[in-house]
Amino acid sequence: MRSWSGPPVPSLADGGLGTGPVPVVHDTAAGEARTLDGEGDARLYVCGITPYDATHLGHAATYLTFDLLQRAWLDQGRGVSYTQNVTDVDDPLLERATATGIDWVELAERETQLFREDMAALRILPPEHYIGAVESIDLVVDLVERLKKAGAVYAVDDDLYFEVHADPGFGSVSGWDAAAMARIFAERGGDPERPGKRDPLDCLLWQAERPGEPAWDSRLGRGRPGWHIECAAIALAHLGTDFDVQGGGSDLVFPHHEMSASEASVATGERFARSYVHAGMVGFEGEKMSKSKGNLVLVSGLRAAGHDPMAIRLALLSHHYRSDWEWFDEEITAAEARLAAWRRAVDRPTAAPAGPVVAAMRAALADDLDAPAALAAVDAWAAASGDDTAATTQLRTAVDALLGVAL
Ligand code: 5CA
Ligand code: ZN
Repeated sequence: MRSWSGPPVPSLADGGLGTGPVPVVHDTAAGEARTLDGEGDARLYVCGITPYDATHLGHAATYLTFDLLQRAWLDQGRGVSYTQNVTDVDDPLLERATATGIDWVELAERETQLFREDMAALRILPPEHYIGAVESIDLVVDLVERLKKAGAVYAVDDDLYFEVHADPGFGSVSGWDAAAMARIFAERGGDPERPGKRDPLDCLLWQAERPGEPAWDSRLGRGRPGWHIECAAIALAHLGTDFDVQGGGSDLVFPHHEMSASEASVATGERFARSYVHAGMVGFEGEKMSKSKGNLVLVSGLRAAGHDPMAIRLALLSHHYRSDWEWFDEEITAAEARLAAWRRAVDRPTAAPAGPVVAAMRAALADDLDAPAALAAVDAWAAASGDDTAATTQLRTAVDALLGVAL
């Protein structure tokens, strides 16, 4: 699939400001902070949208989290190889298409295009590989065949299931106990009650054709991919095994990331990802913002109302990525005031020196992507005065490189 065009990321090293530290980020699987170091390009996979409705602030906050991580790696002088999927065939998309009378392909294309435009407006760095489920069906079929060879697949009617206990490490991403897994599995697309399954948590790999639903001919029969195997197949094909970070919102910890990791490691005999990083949930009107509930604040809606995308970005950055938080309409007003103050500050002829504030921004980002602390450092610089003539240009560049905000 076509990705979107991202802004160039200026190099602070080229501007005489050296390089930043290696980021240390909370890893869900480890249950603690991990130093995200390694050789060569950092390899990142982030779960993409299911394109049946427009991008809301929860999606934007999650993708912004991984944009910050990439900026921290780039500032450290490391390259990044980034893959993101689009779940362009799945139950919720097909249900919405049927309910609204729109062809599912058209719905997916329309919402994916709107997502690209929202991401570009927010200056979110694009993935190098932006990959749809539909264009990856052969990859899924190949991976299911590898799982079959490993003895981890069985059929219920004509559907194929992954036997979760084929993976001795099953449970190691979420760290949840069996009761917690059982409680959440059905809520998030699982079918624990289906007769014929060996374990209630076993998950669908390949769903045989249902009347009126899209299906593809394959060596597995005519059907379509399950959800978790989609991300396992796309990540393995475009990043390989043992990549640096698997990311997404915290609603994906279980079952999605748990299942993808188990499927990939049973098929390959290797670790799927080294670290699992999850963004908190953004709420609105007392509940998690979600397409299924319809309590949405859309990025495109705020843009259409005339709000500067850089203010939307700053509003999101004012919350730590790991916290669950609720959107209030006043957030955008506060962010617009901050953006105006920063723009005035970089338009001054002289200011306080840039070195200490750039160091503070870098330290904040390297410390579990603490964007609110980075914003506070820039606020303090903007409120102070000084006689350094190079500072404002350096700050403009640092705010662009590290926070992605164009002043
Ligand atoms: N296509 C799958 C992932 S393979 C999916 O979950 N799609 S989604 O459209 O429902 O969500 C896209 C991304 O936004 C996921 O990473 C999800 O965790 C995140 N997300 C969804 N709702 C919220 C929210 N309210 N707050 C923060 N992140 C959210
Ligand atoms: Zn995914």
